[in-house]
Amino acid sequence: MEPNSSNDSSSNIINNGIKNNMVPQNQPYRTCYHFQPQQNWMNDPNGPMYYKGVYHLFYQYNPDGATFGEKMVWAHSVSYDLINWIHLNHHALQPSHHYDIHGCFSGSTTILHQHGQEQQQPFILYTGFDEKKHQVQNLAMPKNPQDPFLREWTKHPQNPIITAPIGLVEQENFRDPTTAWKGSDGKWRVIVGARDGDIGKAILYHSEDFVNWELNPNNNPFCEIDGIGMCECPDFFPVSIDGTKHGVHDYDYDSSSSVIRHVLKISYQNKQQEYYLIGMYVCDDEEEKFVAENEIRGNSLDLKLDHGEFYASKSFFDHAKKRRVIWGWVKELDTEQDDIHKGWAGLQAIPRQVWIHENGKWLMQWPIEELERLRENQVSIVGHKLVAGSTLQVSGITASQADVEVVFELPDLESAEWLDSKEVCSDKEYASKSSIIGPFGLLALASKDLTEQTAIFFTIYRTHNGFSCLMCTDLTRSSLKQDLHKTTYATIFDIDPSLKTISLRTLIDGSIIESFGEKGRVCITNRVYPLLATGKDAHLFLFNNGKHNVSISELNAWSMKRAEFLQQ
Ligand code: DQQ
Repeated sequence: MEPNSSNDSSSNIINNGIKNNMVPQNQPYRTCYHFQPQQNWMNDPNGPMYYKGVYHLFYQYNPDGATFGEKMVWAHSVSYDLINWIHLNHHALQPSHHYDIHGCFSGSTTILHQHGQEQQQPFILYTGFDEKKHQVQNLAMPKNPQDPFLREWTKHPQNPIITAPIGLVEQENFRDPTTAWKGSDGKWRVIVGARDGDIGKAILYHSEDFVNWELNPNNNPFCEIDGIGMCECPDFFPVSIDGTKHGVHDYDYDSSSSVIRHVLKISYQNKQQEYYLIGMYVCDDEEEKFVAENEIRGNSLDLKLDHGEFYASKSFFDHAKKRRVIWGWVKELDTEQDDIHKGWAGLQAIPRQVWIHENGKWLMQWPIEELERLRENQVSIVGHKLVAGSTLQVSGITASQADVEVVFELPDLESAEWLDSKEVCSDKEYASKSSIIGPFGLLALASKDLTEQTAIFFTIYRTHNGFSCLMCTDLTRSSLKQDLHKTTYATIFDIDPSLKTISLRTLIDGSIIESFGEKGRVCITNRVYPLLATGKDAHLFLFNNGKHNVSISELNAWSMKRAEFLQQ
């Protein structure tokens, strides 16, 4: 079987006698190509990895309903291409022992090379919510490492293998171990997220054998940030500023290389967003520390993976394609009652390739290339002038299930309006507010008469430093339905004064809109629940509410085929 061919793999699966489970068809908010289980609640992605030709995704799941549960499990799905999935009926981990009886919380996988590199063996490190409602770290191994689907997992007899260091962190807030990596001394390292009052901490452990872990007071906390609350789901990984998009293996890299940097990603609990630090990881005979080049201050200069709803992300090194791929949970923005009625809650964003910009200052993200296999019915617009105050419908695609790439040609930046930062940050009606260059962009999941619309757009401003671009997703008119979280998500980034074009890619799928601005420099992911603009009644428009005309250099849009979700 060709591992990366979706069609081959799925027909093979059917031939092997696996039934295609019925996905409810009449729910407009269910997605067609985003990962979601058949039913019930899902949150964080856990332990993604590539093993024996198969991609694995574990995830936080409540088998008992569409709300967060008392006994969270690690559900498990497998794929040959990260797009078409088989949901395994057997949960990888479920509460069973005193050390995880109140829930198997988030964690990671690490693939160990055993017996001189020949055999590989994946291990899960996960958090157990124990009988005293303390959080401890546990280890699990596959029952049969030869099974590429790794269906069954065994918990280690020594669990819990790590308990909270008293005096340093709160015992009930000590969770979410990272993928482990090896230091120059050959010992394993892992980071566990923690909290002490309002201080978020990342705690570092060492181990010779992956079972017995030690805390070294000289390098702990590995990182601490005041004011963030619990540091959930830390992720620590190397990147290369060599100007390529190649990923770097978690532990197979040269730490002394001048092109290697490390990223420490933190799920900032108080803000429910993904913040990250870029810096140098020093690990030699004398010391071990992470020296970050930026800070997390809770202001607009902070680096975030996504400025919308995208949380508890987890990356892995995909050695089949030599890239780093990141997953993130996208929660619902409707009410709990709505979720119970739908019978499900939670999506995973499309897996993204992540790399560092060659300037070393921020991460870039882009939907994995495999997604493009679902594209069909391409429509294009080339060289069209979007006159000030106009809209233009993009016809010929299924607008509720689409992939849109557009490049806008900018007018002379010198004419841009001066940025009044206070006004921009407090104004909820950005899309209808006219500036000079912008707002211009897309109206997605729009009704024919535009009563419902979600605007994704740019506005260009002059600032004291040069020029900035405001990118927003405005949900305020996204639905006629009441009781929804409908706000505007925004971010501002500096742009080069010589910039002539700006690009936007937007993935639309029922109730999710994921946007990638300026080739993946900025991401905004949201959930919307239109009443009118669903299925065939959803439309897509381009708009320009600015005073200057803007040209569409090129637009390509596609309907997206449904991905396959099988049950086994
Ligand atoms: N979700 C998990 C925790 C983690 C949180 C529980 C983040 O382990 O800190 O489902 O969303």
